[in-house]
Amino acid sequence: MPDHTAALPTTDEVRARARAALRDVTIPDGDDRQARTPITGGDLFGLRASTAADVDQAIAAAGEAFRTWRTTPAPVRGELVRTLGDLLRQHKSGLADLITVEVGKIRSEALGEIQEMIDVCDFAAGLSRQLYGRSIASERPGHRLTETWHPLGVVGVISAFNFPAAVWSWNTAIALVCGDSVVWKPSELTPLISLAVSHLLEVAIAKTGAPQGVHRLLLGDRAIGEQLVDDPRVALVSATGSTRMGREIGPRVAARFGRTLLELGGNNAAVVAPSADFDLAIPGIVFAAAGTAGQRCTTLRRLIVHRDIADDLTARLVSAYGNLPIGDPFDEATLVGPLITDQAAGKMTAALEQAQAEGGKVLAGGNRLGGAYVEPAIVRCTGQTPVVREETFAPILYVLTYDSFEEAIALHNDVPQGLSSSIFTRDQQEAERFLAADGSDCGIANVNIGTSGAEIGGAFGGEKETGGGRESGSDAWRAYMRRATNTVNYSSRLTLAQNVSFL
Ligand code: UN1
Repeated sequence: MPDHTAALPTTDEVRARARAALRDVTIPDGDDRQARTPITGGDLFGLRASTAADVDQAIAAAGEAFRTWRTTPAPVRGELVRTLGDLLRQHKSGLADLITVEVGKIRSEALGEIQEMIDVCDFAAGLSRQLYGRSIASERPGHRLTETWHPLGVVGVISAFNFPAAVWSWNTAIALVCGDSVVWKPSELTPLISLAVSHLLEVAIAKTGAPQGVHRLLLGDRAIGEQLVDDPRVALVSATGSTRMGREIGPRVAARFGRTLLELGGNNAAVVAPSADFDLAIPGIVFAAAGTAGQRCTTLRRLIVHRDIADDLTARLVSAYGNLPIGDPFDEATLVGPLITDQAAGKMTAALEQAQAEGGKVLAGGNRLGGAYVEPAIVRCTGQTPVVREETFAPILYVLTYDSFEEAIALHNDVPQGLSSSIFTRDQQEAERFLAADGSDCGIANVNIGTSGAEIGGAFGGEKETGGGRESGSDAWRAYMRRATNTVNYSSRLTLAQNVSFL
């Protein structure tokens, strides 16, 4: 794999890029935390973290704003999100720079993340005129039965480092048109992009005259998230992160009868059938497994290949991996940037050691190149051993083989997580069986494309330990609203349902 890590920019150069992109943004100066870059591992700016009092005040302000926002007509609320989308279009390049600075995403993927935000703003603006309820046939004469959707309240958004801005926008754009206000706790690893997009939303709020408190940003660590989780004024906690985090948040919010929307770990697989078109499968697999340095929730981690084609397919994958340039994510030629931290690179090494101890053979990559840079790895496994059943947030592709289609589905579903899945096949029956009720058990199931890179128009999320939440498109908006069932009697008789007579 071409290793270009000898030609990295200096921390000063990365800082200068960040500073240029942050031109109009006020950075809360302080020394509580450091904004940092995985490109060099260096520190960029000192920051003041939010205090417990800041969190309390943010929730109070969001609650206050909600009182007027909830009765602002939804299409007027849509105007705020449309304005945010316009600003994102104008600032796309600088925002993408910040994502590259803080996450190490290559340029094309960083731009893609901003595009994903623009897309969800467009979607939400249209949605602001389509928050449809139902009209239901009443069993009683002279009665009208309907369903109405009302704003829910303050939404706490807890987001992860890997999509530091897009996942915020999925939640925030939809929550805002639904009439909610948002308090956001981003990953402590991505304060700069969080400040930049919050600033643009503040500009949009000022331009459209929306109440100030409809959005609040809090910077800091876990304690802030915990405060959001435990505060009864927060109606919905939408959290993206590890299954371990979700296991803590879920019961805590449930204990106070709050709502959660959880998007947790994935362990996504692709089945590759004997009829697969390798011209689709190879690039689809390489992007899904090695793209974003293996740090998407939707990253392809397991390849379930028919035994007859396994040697041929893995040989071609190994050769494709041989052409993946690794290095400076700002360099347009780079396809694999750094992992988020040195510790993440260490976890990858540990997982590869475990995989080998469990009988796996490393066919490609796996070397650490210094700092947070690693070579994406392909490991041929003897079965779905413990390490294969875990999500390691790094570019490791485990290859398993199958003989019968039933075996492929069984292997596919035999992991605790259930986010994304795909099948490469030209056999229509197999494709349909993969999508059927007894096929893939994931929230996302694709045919002839990889597991990652979903469009915003669909609902995003997954089953089992992935947490069950759905964000972004389709009718995911319903999670951000409360439903009221309304029965109106327009007759002059009181009729009871179920033929009950009384008085
Ligand atoms: C995530 O990794 O948390 O489907 C989100 C995808 C992107 C979103 C990933 N649209 O890969």
